[in-house]
Amino acid sequence: MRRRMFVSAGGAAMLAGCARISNALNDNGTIHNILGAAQPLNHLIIGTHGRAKTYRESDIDSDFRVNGFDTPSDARYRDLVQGRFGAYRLVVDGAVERKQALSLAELRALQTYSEITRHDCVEGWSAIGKWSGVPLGTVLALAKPAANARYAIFHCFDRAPEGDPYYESLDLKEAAHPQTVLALALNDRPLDPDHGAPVRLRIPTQLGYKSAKWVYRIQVVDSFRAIHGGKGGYWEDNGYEWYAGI
Ligand SMILES: Nc1nc2c(c(=O)[nH]1)N[C@H]1C(S)=C(S)[C@@H](COP(=O)(O)O)O[C@H]1N2
Ligand SMILES: [Mo]
Repeated sequence: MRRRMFVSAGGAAMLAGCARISNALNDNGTIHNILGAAQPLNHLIIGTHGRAKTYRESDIDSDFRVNGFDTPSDARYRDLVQGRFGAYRLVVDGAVERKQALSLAELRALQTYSEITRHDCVEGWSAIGKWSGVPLGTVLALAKPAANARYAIFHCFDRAPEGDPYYESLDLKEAAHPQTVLALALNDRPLDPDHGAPVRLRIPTQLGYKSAKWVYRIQVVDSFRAIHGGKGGYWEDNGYEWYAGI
């Protein structure tokens, strides 16, 4: 509950401070058309037009904290680790014209992003690291989202202790932000299992829980109402905001 209040209070402050920007955005018909009427208001106000701040090598935290559910320990994930992820495929399916099943080698060949950014967890800790990987927009462009596509759902290998799978979602506009990436490496080393190997989402413009670890499937959809709890993510199903812009 305290965490939720923390997020909401931040939203209220933005609401007051950004009224002018909000009006400008509301006057912009194009943005209205892209976002549609179903988007929450704070999405219009904060937006993801801005870029997250980048840092210097000397700012990198030597110990990047591990957080969230336990690293998956089921046979499917353990076999992948033992095979050094040779059998891993990132599936991109759903409302796409060209379904994908990308190996780690194929993803590495698409790697163009590397930036030092700060990860901010809603629990009140941050860590600076150098993240490298493939812009999510590159992978989605390969799959060619269909005309009705609006969201990308990230399905993860891990589960909460009570059994619900971890998942997350972004709208396709946030997905195309140049700093929204499928990370393959942290601080110039391949991701270790605890940080989400072999592929995790990394989105420095939003709070940490959006950066889904252990992603095995990206499902493109027109609505996430029918997926798991219907709120667009494991934490969203448990009361957190869907839009977690910083
Ligand atoms: N699959 C999965 N992704 C996840 C989580 C999780 O429990 N499972 N925790 C989230 C939270 S709350 C944070 S702060 C970051 C932590 O990432 P790190 O362990 O690399 O620091 O992962 C996010 N992504
Ligand atoms: Mo977090």
